[in-house]
Amino acid sequence: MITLHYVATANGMKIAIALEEMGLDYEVIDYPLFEGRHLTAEFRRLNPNCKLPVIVDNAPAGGGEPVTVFETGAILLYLAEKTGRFLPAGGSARWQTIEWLVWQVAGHGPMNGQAHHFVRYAPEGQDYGVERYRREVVRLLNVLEYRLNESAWLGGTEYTIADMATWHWTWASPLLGIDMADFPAVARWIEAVGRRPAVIRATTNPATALPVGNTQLRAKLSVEQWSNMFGDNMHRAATLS
Ligand SMILES: N[C@@H](CCC(=O)N[C@@H](CS)C(=O)NCC(=O)O)C(=O)O
Repeated sequence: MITLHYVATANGMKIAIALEEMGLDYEVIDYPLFEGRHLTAEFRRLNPNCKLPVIVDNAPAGGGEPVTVFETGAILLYLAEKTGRFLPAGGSARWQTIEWLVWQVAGHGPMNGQAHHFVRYAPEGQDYGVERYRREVVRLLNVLEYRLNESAWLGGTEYTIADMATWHWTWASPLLGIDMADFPAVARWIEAVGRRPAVIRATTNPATALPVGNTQLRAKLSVEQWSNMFGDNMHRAATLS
């Protein structure tokens, strides 16, 4: 049994999808996005960075103590290694998968995160931030469009953990006011991933589905919620011991 410390966001969804795809047994501990329940010394012992998701594998391969893993890229690699699935065993397909996984976690995810911050959460009138990050997301969609015109899946001929990592953030692009008609190959891929039974299970299971409030175009946060997400409460958590 794997314990999934979860928040229903694009990063959380990567892992919900992977656990479903891999047929692993898991329980979900939910940390609602705005409530700050993870901003504690106890949670910091699972992830010093105080971010979600985190997994605890209570039955690691080969036995031994439970294994805790944070950072979605590391979690996806861990689960792929544990099950021997969705990461080609060798050759160029393996490295293409790792390349696109790293592209997602190091660039695509953080840039989308900033774009969502400026477009949906920051006080209005931050034109420079909105423009800079939305343009960067459009640039990254052009990169995906190029890749998906030459290859069925990000890692090559097979659906892999790289697709799982990239799918939900990309699905959310219209929330930034981006028209997906400009990216037909990406739109086809979004639909193809979205039709997979495991993805349908992850996105509709009440334990892992996105609450409606997380997909509104402009989020209205209370002072406490703002502090949990972007302000003093969030920063204080990085000093807890
Ligand atoms: N690079 C991290 C990003 C994790 C991350 O930023 N998680 C967000 C949810 S999408 C979070 O924990 N937000 C709550 C907070 O920042 O306090 C990963 O890939 O795991």
